[in-house]
Parts: sequence; C-alpha cells; structure tokens
Amino acid sequence: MITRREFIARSSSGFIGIGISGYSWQINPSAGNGLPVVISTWKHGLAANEVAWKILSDGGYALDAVEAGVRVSEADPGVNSVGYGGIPDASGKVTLDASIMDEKGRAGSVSYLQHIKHPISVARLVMEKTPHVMLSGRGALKFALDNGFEKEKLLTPEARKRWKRWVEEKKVYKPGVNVENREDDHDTISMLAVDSGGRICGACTTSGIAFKMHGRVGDSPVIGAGLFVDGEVGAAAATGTGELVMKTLGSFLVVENMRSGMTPYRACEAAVVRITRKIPEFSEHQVGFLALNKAGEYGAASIRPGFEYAVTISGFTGLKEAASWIKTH
Ligand code: SD4
Repeated sequence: MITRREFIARSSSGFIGIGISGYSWQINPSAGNGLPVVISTWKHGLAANEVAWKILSDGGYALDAVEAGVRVSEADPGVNSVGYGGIPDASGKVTLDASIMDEKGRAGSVSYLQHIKHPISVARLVMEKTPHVMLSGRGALKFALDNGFEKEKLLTPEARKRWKRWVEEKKVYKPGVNVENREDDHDTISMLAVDSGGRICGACTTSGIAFKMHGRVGDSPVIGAGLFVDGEVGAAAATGTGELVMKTLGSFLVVENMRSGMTPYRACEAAVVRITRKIPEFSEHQVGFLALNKAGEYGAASIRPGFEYAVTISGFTGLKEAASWIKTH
C-alpha cells in the first residue's frame, strides 16, 4: 500500500497527481457535518441527491433515499447511461444492470434486464421478496412483470440515432468509458447514503457501456464489484469500465480498506492503486470509486482526472472532483 509520503512525493514528481484542494478537503472530508449524508456519481447525481435528501432530512430511511434518488436518473432521457434513454448495446438493445444493498448486508440485483424503466426497484424487490441475490435477463423481466412493473420502450429516438450512426460508420467498440474525448462517454449512477439513524445503504444502476457486446453484464449488478455495503463499516460504489472493477472486486476492497482503518478517501485511493498494479492497460480506462463510512465521512478517487461526484450534507450541496491517479496537468 502506498504511504501518504510516497503519494505526495510521486504526486510532485508528476507521475501521479491530484488537485491539492480536493486532496486536503477529502483527507478530512466531512468532520463536524454530522448525519445524514448522501453522495453519488457524476453531475446527474445532483438532481438525484436532491430527491434522496428530502427523504433523509425528514428522518427517512437511507434505503428509500437511495432508491428514490437513482430513480431520477433512470427516468431522465437526458442521462444516456441509465434506464430510459440509455445508449443501447451493439445490437441496438437497451439492457440494464442495477444493484442495491442495505445496512444489514442484504442485497438484490438485476442484470441484463430489458424494457423496465426502474431496474433499481426490481433489484430492491429481488432483495426483499426472493431468497436470491441476482435475477437476470428474461427471468428478471418476468419477475418484474409479475410484480406489477410495466414493459416500456427504453430506446429513445436520440439514443437510436446514435446507435444507427455507430453502425453506419462501422465503428469498433472501445472499452474505455468516461475517458476524455471519447464520443461514447458513459456515466452510471451510484449513490451511497447514511441516514440520521446511522443506517447506511447504497444503490447502483446503469445501461452499461455504450455499444457493449450483446449479453455483456458489467460490474454494477455484481455485489462487491459495483457496490458493497457493510452496515458496521461503510459503503462503496464504482463507476467506469466495469471489467476493471470486476477483476479487482473494487467496492468490496474499498469497504475492507475502511474496515482496516482507512478513511473513505484513502480506501478509494488504495483500490485505484490496486487496479493500476493488476491491470496493465489501466490508463486507457476510467474507474472512479466513492466511499462513505458510518460516521458520514466520505471520499472518492479515480484513475483519471474528471471524475466528479455530488455531495449533499446539511448546509451544502455541490459537485466535487475526485483525486486521480493519473496527472494530466
Ligand atoms: C459498466 N460500470 O457497465 C458500468 C459503466 C459505467 O460510467 O459506470 N459508466 O461497466
């Protein structure tokens, strides 16, 4: 594990770097702010946090908050990476992945789910009503329909147009996501919240990487990869190229790092370092981790610059840029 001194030394040598303000801010992230706290990935997290915060500030349950929060992005056709309006796979189909976990360590997820606008709510039902953790594909769809969800058309005209252009231009799938200057940038929403009763929960939902192979499932529905919650320690979630997160079981690693005493920021940084050590082509990809501990402290780290996350605490709501491993400026 790198030490703080090494990290700063390498940072100043130009090998890695982080924004100084982001760094110092995250080292002592939210001391004194108290509970509740909600954080989520990317700019679209701001609107999602707003809905989650209403529940949390009324003394509500973190699980209800994260579910309601990410549903905002799922329903927004302008968010082209989640639910309705998501960019399809290479065959033109919108296939969705989602997962949810509560403070008791209960988990539910769906993968390769089609035609359902709110996969996060299906994931919650899997958690609450079945003896299983994950339902996939047709089985997940049947379960959703049996439980009152409606079949909807998720491919918007805009997303269809982008897919048509991609096919016509005979473009080749590029696995990097959220990397600058990539036309098909893509943003999952992952949200973590701790409520005023100290209950910590998380949710993660996505249409996956644009133009992925038909049948591909990413990290988001895989418990421990895209999301992990341990109610006695904290929660972590990921965004970015799912294959890197799955190979390192990133969110589980972040939570385990917190269990061994790291701050949320340090825990995320160490999981990014793990990826850089295990996956030679890491620099071609973006991965960002978010973490929140039971005390309401939070932090984030990413491979590349540009990973923003939305924070809402009492008296503050706004975007923060995560510290990144690769320095580009
Ligand atoms: C995936 N992790 O399917 C997701 C994609 C993503 O921001 O997070 N995009 O690999």
